[in-house]
Amino acid sequence: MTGNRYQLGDTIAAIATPAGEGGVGIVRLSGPQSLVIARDICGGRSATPWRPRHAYLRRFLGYHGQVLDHGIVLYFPAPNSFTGEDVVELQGHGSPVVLHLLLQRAIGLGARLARPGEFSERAFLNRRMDLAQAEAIADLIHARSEAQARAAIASMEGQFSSAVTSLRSAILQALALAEASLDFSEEDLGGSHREILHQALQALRLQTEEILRPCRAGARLSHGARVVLAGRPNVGKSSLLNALAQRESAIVTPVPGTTRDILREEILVDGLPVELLDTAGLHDDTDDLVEQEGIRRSRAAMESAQWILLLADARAGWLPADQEILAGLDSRRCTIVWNKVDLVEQSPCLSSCCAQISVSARTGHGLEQLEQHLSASLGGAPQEGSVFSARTRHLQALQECHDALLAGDRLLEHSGPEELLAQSLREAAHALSRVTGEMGVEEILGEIFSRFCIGK
Ligand SMILES: Nc1nc2c(ncn2[C@@H]2O[C@H](COP(=O)(O)OP(=O)(O)OP(=O)(O)O)[C@@H](O)[C@H]2O)c(=O)[nH]1
Ligand SMILES: [Mg+2]
Repeated sequence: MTGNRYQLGDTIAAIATPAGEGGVGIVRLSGPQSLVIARDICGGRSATPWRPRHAYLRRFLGYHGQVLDHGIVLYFPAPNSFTGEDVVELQGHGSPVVLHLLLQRAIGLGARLARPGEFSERAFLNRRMDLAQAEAIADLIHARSEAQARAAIASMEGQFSSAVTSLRSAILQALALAEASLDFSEEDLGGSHREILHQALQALRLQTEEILRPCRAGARLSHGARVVLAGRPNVGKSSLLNALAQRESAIVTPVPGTTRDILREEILVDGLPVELLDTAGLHDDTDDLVEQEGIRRSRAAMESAQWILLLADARAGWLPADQEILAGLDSRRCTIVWNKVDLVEQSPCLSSCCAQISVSARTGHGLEQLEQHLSASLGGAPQEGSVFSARTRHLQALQECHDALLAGDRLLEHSGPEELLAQSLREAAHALSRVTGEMGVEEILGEIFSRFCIGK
């Protein structure tokens, strides 16, 4: 378990509802003084005791006994609360002014302002949840799509953690087996000992891959993908951005070279967040300094993209200038989009080339197919139930575990020393314990929880 980064003896307080006006606003207290402070706010400690998890309608009073608000008070005694400590929630009206007065009153009575994520951090330190589950709560709050929320819930409910924990205990079993061979000779153990270990390591690697897959899908869901609209001037890049974003974001005119700056729109493609970039039309013969800078930025954006939609004008057909742009691209992450098909009888098609799709940004023809194609190109929308909301640190730890298992297996193959095999297995297990926060996370806790919201 981690060393306590904070004084758990403190009582902390924060406004738990979002900033701004709302129907209800909540001030949350956690720590040993929560009950006393809340009872003082509600007019005295001598009144009838509150039953745990029962709602009471009370007046919330200020320092001079003046009424600040009235609302519901709820008491969750330790250890059966979110943080594992005594928790009290004061649920008043959602007025930012009143909520601040209430918070100040709690602080005047001895509470301390909670840091971002401190409630969740306490829940973790008090073993109410493991680190991956605490992180999943933050992911759920920040989810931008239903698919992201679903992935976060799966992790929050412990599916990810239990997959990691059972993999870790299987690794520890293999470690015990490997350590046994340190104490006994090959004859004592029987000749098949190495073969058994080899098979165990292979199974463990497969098990690691099975966890890595839904984690990668989850990471893709939360990081999204960057897709760039590129092409000659006037082919309809800005029109397509507007059509896909369903709003008039970019200026569209018949004048070539309209777009200079890069424009960004966040869209959801099949539940996958995509950052769509509209860029300046690419061509070589311009003396215009502004346009030159726009083109330089377009090229930089294309380099950083996971996918490029190279637009071409269906009426003009494939021009040498289009070919020149295509030649400078990685065709494995590019699709040719024939735009303006509303102006032609039949859309052109290049014989041997990367994927091609025909659309009309003006009429909307083909946009659905384009989105499906894009989703598939970016790895496809994750299947329901097969995604964990995973962070880079989780992926890194799982990859480290996988690498250590591979290294262990190589040692076995080359009859390397058993001590080194045991060491590889220990490294693999250690990498996994960082995921759930069992050990080795003290120095990163501050970094993890500081990204949470205040009051969570
Ligand atoms: N008929 C038709 N016209 C289109 C379509 N898409 C774009 N246009 C027209 O083509 C012209 C150029 O469109 P833009 O979207 O500004 O083209 P762009 O590629 O962003 O141009 P630059 O920013 O100059 O590089 C405008 O007059 C659009 O109305 C389409 O699908 N069909
Ligand atoms: Mg444009």
